[in-house]
Amino acid sequence: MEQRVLSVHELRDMAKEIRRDIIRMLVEAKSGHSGGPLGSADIFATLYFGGVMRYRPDEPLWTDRDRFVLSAGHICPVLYATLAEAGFFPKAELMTLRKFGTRLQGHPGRDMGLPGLETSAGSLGQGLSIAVGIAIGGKYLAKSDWHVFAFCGDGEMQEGSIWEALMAAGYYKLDNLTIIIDRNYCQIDGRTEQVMGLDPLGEKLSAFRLHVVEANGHDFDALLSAFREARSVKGRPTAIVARTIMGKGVSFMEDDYTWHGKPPSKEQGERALAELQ
Ligand SMILES: Cc1ncc(C[n+]2csc(CCOP(=O)(O)OP(=O)(O)O)c2C)c(N)n1
Repeated sequence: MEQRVLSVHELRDMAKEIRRDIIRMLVEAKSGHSGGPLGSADIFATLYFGGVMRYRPDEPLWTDRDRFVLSAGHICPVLYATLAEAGFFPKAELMTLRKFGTRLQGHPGRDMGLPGLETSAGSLGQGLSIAVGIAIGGKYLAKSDWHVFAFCGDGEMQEGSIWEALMAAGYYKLDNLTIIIDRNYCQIDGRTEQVMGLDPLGEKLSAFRLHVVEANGHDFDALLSAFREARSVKGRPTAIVARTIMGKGVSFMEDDYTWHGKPPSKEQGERALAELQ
């Protein structure tokens, strides 16, 4: 099965379907994270359906695939929904999220064998180091042209290990690595700038020798152009600081950090699905 590449118009519909999947999964699971997955659905749609990432759904371990590392493991409902839409596994399996023995663990567990899942995650700050390791392997050992995409939350950027990984990424000139930072200014217990301020984030990333692109994380054209730029930059990794709105698409969740880690009730889920029609 070949990967599908959609137009911007179709990407909008796909992102909506991913958001609907997320709501259905969370209502069924009765636990899990709503805000981050909904807020990043446009980025995931662009990555997997905008012709950005190279993959084969029926050959998940294809040697020349691009690698996607979800460092902010708690937002995995959006990754699961995207992988199912891309054909890595049947959509019906989404309804097993967080159930006993499922391949769709509440935080990704690679040993559960879910096709398309490259790494386990959940302990914030570790995925980026794994992505840096994979990128070093791709550039210096395999000497291949496949690309590594890592996805971090902005609250996650407060972890010390993130800055060790960034230092190594810049030092080793990992131009095969693109780091997406979900800049929603929200984290589990407040707004990032009140918990542990990160700004000026772009300047800090530049100082660590990264090429920095700031983009609206809900604008498909802007995202596509940011990813094109990231692929073309030589001698440096790229960080895309994607400005997003937590809970995007569901009015009563938008920009409200209290939706970081809770699911909608059945009734809230119905209201959310109505808004996402
Ligand atoms: C090492 C570690 N510490 C704490 C947590 C608990 N935790 C899970 S998500 C989160 C906040 C992350 O914020 P952000 O990356 O901005 O994600 P968002 O709120 O946007 O989904 C925290 C503290 C964790 N998973 N790992």
